[in-house]
Amino acid sequence: MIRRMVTNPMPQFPAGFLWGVSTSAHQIEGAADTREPSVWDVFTAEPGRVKDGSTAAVACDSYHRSHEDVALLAGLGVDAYRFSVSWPRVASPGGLDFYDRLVDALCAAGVRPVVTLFHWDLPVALDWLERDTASRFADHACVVAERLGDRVAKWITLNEPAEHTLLGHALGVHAPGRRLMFDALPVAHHQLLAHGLAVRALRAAGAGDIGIANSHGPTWAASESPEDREAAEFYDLLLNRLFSDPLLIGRYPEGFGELMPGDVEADLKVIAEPIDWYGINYYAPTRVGAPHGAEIEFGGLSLPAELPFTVREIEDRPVTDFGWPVVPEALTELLAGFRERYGDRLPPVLITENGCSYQGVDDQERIAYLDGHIRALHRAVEAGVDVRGYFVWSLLDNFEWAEGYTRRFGLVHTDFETLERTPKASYAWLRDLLRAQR
Ligand code: IFM
Repeated sequence: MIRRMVTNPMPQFPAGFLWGVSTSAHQIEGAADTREPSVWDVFTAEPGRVKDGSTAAVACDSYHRSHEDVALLAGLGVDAYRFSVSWPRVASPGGLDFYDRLVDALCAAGVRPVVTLFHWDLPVALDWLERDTASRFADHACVVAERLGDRVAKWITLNEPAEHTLLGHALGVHAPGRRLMFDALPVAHHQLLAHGLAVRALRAAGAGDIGIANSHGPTWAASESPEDREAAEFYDLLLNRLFSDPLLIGRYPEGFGELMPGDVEADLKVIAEPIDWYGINYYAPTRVGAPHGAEIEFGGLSLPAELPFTVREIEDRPVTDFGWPVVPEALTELLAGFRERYGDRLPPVLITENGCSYQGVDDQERIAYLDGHIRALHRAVEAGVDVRGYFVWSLLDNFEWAEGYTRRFGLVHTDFETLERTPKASYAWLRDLLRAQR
C-alpha cells in the first residue's frame, strides 16, 4: 500500500490544458427499464458472469440523479466531463432527451461535454463480428451529432476497442462472453472501420474535434532472453500497435492484415481518416514473458495456456486493490514511445482515462497515484510531447464490469444501497490542484 504525503507543488501545465473526469453510460446510468437492452444486460443476467452477482440495472442511478453529478463536477472545477451515450438508449423512444438535458446542464455549469459514442454497451441485436455493425455505428454517430452537435466540445468514437475485443470476444470474461481467441480479430477490424466511418459521418453532420480513446501501456519483457522478448513484442503488437498503427499510419502490424476480413486495403483508408486528437487510457505497464504451457491467473483473468505469451507480475511495486502495479513513470515512457514511433503522424494527445481502484473515503493512495501520474505527464509535456488534456477515471464509484461493485475508482464514493454520493479526500485534492493551475 502507498501512503505518503504529497507536498511538492505541482508544476504548471500549459495554458488551455483541459482537465476533466470520465464515466460511461452502462457503468453509472441505471434506469435499465427506460431503454432497450444491451449485450451487457444479457451477460450480467447469466449466473457467474459478474463477481458479486450484481447488474448495472441501477448502478449510480445517474439517469435520475444527473443534477447531483453535474453539481459535483462544478464543485470539482473541471473544464470538461467525458461521458458516453448508451447506444440502446439513443435507439429508444425519447432516449436522446436525457442527453440533451445533461448537455444543457453541463453547459450551464461551465463544464464542456465530451461525448463517447460507444463504451461497450452494444444493442443486443448487433454483433461486432458482422461488418454491417460498422455502418450502423456511423448512423448512430450521425443521429447523436444532429441532436447534440451544437453543444458538444469533443467527440470520442470508441472506448478501448482492444479491451472490448480481447475481454469480450477472445477471452469471454466481458459481454458478449465469446471465447474465440484469435478468431476474434474481425471484431477489432470492424470496430476500427466503425471508427473511420463515424469520423466521416460526424464531419458530414458538421461536428468537429474528434478523437478515439484507446488503452495503451508499455510492454516490458520479463527478461532479455529471446523467448521473453519475442513474447513481449507479440503482446505489444496485439494490445497496442494493432489499434494505433492503422489509425495513425494506415496499416496493420506485419502479419495481422492478412487475418482481417474484407477489402482490408480499402478499409484502412477509412480507418486512417485524420482525427483531431488521439486519446490514451493509461493504467499500468505489463510485464510479459514466454508461455509456460499452462493456464495462468492474472489480474482477475484466467489466461488460456495456448496464448503465445504469459503475463508476469511487476515486482517491487505497490499495487492497487485491483492488483494493478502503480508505475507513474511508465506514462512518460509510453508518451515518449508514441512520439518516437509516429512522429508528425501523431496528433495532439489527450489522456482520456487514468485512475485506480482503492477502498475508503480517506483515499490517500488515490491521491498519491494521481499525483505521481500527473507529474509523469508533465515530464512528457516538458520533453515535447503535445499533450492537451487529462481525464481522471472516474467521477464516481460505479459498476466495474465483471468485477461488479467490488472495485472503486471514484473521486466520489457511491453508497450503492442509498445512492448517496460522498466526495473523497481525492476529490478535494484534485479541486485544489485545479484551482492552483488556473
Ligand atoms: O472502468 C473501466 C472503463 O470502463 C474502461 N477503462 C478502464 C476502466 C477501469 O477498469
